[in-house]
Parts: sequence; C-alpha cells; structure tokens
Amino acid sequence: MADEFDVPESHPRYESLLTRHRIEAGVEKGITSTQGLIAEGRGEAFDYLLGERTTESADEAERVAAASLLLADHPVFSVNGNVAALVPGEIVELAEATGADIEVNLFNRTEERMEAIADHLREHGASEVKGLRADGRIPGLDHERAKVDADGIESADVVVVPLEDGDRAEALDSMGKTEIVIDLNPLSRSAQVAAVPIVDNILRAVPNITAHARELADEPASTLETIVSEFDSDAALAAAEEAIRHGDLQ
Ligand code: PTJ
Repeated sequence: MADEFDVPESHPRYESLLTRHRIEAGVEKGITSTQGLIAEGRGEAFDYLLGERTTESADEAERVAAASLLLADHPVFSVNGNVAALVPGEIVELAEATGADIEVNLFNRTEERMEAIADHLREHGASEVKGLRADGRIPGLDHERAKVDADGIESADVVVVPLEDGDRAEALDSMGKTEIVIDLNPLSRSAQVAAVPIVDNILRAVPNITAHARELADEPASTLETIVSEFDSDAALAAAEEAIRHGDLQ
C-alpha cells in the first residue's frame, strides 16, 4: 500500500479516509496492532456522531491541557501503536512546544513493535524516545503492561495518555499523576478518570494543543494556574456526551 494517499482534501470524508489509511499503513509497518484497527473503528463512530469537529468544550480542554503541560515539572506524552501511526510528527511538535518527553507505552507490548515505533518517531524528528529501558513499573498492572521508564512515565507529574486502555489510565491515576486523556468516547474509563478529558479526534486535538501552547508560552504561571483551576472536567464530559446524543448531524 505504501505511503501515498490520493484522496483530494475536498472529499467530504477526507479526514476519516486519511485516518484509515494511516492506521492501515501502521499495521503494515509493524507499528499498529490488529486490535488497533478495531479501536479505530470505534473512535470513528463516535467522531461521526460528534460531527467530526472540535467542539467548543474540547477546544477549551485542549487549552487547559496546554496550560497544564507548560506548568508541569516533568510532562510525558505516552505513545501507543495507533497514536504513532496517526500523529507522529504532530507529537514531536507538541513535545517541543511544551518540553514534554515522548515515551512508547503499549497495551500489547513486544520488543519488535517498541523498536518499530521508536524508529518511526525518530524518522519524524524525535530526538529522544523513552520506553525501551523499562526500568520502572506502574503498580497494580500485570508485568508487561506495567513496564515504563523510571525517568519517564514513572517519575512524570503530568502525562498525556491518548486512546488509552481503562485499566492503565486508572492505575496512573492511582499513582497521583495528572492525566490528560484524548479519547472520542466520553464514557470510557480513561476519559472518566482524567483530570483533563479531551473528547476529540487525536488528529485534530494534538495540533490544537500545540497551537494553544505556543499562544500561552509567555503567560505568567499565575495565568496558567487560573486556566487549569477553572476547568470543570465533569462539565466537559457532559458537554461531549450531549453533543454525541443530541447534536445535529449534517
Ligand atoms: O498499541 P497498543 O498495543 O498499545 O494498543 C492500542 C489500543 C488502542 C489497541 C488499545 O489501547 C485499546 O484496545 O484501546 P481501547 O480500549 O479500544 O480504547 C481506545 C479508545 O480510543 C476508544 O475509546 C476509542 O473510541 C478511542 N479512539 C479511537 N480512535 C481515536 C480515538 N480517540 C481519539 N482519536 C482517535 N482517532
């Protein structure tokens, strides 16, 4: 299939077709798991119901995420097989804009896939990719899924966990991390435990967090703290659910 994608941007389903193409290419390249195809289908259904747009409340959550990352002592962006296939270059830009580390963390961990994802991220400009050392642990998870880097996710104060499995999101929450979750399903456990749930397609969410981070970069800490403290995660989840259940489909 290679990397070419011939659909014109004017196509009404351009973004959804591009997403499918990237996920399929990710599977072929050994980056994305076959379960990732199923996760993609589920996300696509929610995105369709949302109107395939960034809602006002998601945009607000993305601004809060940017403020939270800028305030963090040690922010880390966690990357799985779907995330690496969908937004590799965009993650590198976000990491640069916020000073975050990038760490590969897989639900179905194999050394081959860890290496393939790290290589893929380096090809897209990442200078350092964590996760391969695996000298830290997330308590409460089985051995393979608990593996993290001691100087990465284990010691992070703020973690971005997109398209995350609910068990791991809960375990990270129990470790006291501030979690920023990107997930199109507002009812998923990951979104429910997040300090900052972002109900948006990762394709739109990551570049928008970066844009907010660039805009907020020179603001004093007090302004960023106000943005974070005024955020209501329950209201954000309720707004997303309302948009999905009762939004106008075009
Ligand atoms: O690469 P691995 O081994 O770490 O595995 C990754 C997957 C995604 C397969 C694994 O974490 C998994 O099974 O996840 P779940 O439990 O299916 O959850 C994925 C969530 O992401 C679901 O709630 C989907 O609705 C959501 N999702 C899927 N695609 C997108 C999305 N959210 C935002 N943007 C998307 N493009």
